[in-house]
Amino acid sequence: PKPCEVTPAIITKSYACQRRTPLKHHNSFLTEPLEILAENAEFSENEGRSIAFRRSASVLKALPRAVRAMDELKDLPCLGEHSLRVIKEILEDGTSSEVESTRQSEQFQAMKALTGVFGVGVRTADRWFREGLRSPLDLVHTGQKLSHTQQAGVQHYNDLNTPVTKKEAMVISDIVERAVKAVLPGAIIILTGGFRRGKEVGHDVDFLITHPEEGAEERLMPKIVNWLEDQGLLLYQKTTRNSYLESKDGPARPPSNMDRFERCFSIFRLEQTKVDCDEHVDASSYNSGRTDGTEERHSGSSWRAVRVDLVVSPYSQFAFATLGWTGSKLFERELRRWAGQEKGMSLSSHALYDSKQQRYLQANSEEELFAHLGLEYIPPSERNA
Ligand code: DCP
Ligand code: MG
Repeated sequence: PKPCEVTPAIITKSYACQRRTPLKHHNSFLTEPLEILAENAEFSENEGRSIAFRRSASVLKALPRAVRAMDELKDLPCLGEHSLRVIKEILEDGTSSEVESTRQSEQFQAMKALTGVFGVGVRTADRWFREGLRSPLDLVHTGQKLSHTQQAGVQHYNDLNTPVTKKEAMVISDIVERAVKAVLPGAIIILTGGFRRGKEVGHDVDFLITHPEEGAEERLMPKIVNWLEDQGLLLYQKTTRNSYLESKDGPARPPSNMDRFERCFSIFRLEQTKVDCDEHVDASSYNSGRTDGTEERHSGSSWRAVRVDLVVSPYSQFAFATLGWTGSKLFERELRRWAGQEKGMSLSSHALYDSKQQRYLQANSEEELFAHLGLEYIPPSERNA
């Protein structure tokens, strides 16, 4: 008979893409503090440190029960000295002094507020912080020069920092479906990102669009955008063309994590029906709670701004794009690291290149992609690394 398995399988699985990470887990009391430190490291552009904290948190999310003592952690991968110190403090005292002082720090709070503006990255936020700016309202008052994106970000700051509910995502799905079907019958539209992983709320709604006839999807985005604009549904949009074929880096090597699909970053004007407003317990609080004057809106307004990302992929790349756009961000990063370090392959949202065989591997489904990568298939709901 098989010996009783005393060691959880997780011990040998140091890549997040080898593990099943559910959305709801037992260790938020540890993972949330670790993710504060990860975020803070991102604010100081210390990527290595940020990833180390995110990997630690991710391992704890995959555990079958709450951690109660340090010795339960001794065989787990990815837990560095610093993370272990933080965990120990929380297990002993209930909180970590480092995490709490980070949370309270002026820099952390200002960086959070400033990077919370759509179109503002860490670099810009940090420059503003060093110039003494602390909030979106400071940007308005000091007359900062803002890009069009950032102007929209400031204008809709409160709405865009109010989590999008699944129900709102479904209403937007219906709209996107109608738009796409109107301009390209037979197109396929899927919800990706956090909502595909089963999240109840998100910071935006992500869609991937394709058509079974290769080439039919070319230049589709401007048509979708025009349709939406004609209906008065867009508050902002910026479309970038597909630059995949123009890329000199080679298909599987985009210059950054960004892919090269035809893509539209947008802000939808989402009507809130009477029924929706009544059900939204906090709808009135986020409308009347606006004390910063960043958003122009008369009381009793019946709409809100929601960030929506649209991506168009050729059918031949749809499986790659689906895998690449479902996330989580850490899961994606770990997939690419696994492919490179363990398999000698290069994975992107467009393609998978096998360096040993010196050829691209085709795939028609996510299942085939996991198989190419020598990984057990992990469904979207368990990619919440
Ligand atoms: N993505 C990625 N790397 C990035 C940005 C995005 O791998 N730098 C992929 C994985 C994400 C998906 O795109 O899951 C969508 O990006 P989002 O920022 O919208 O992230 P989520 O949808 O996962 O979460 P949220 O609820 O914050 O929208
Ligand atoms: Mg998203």
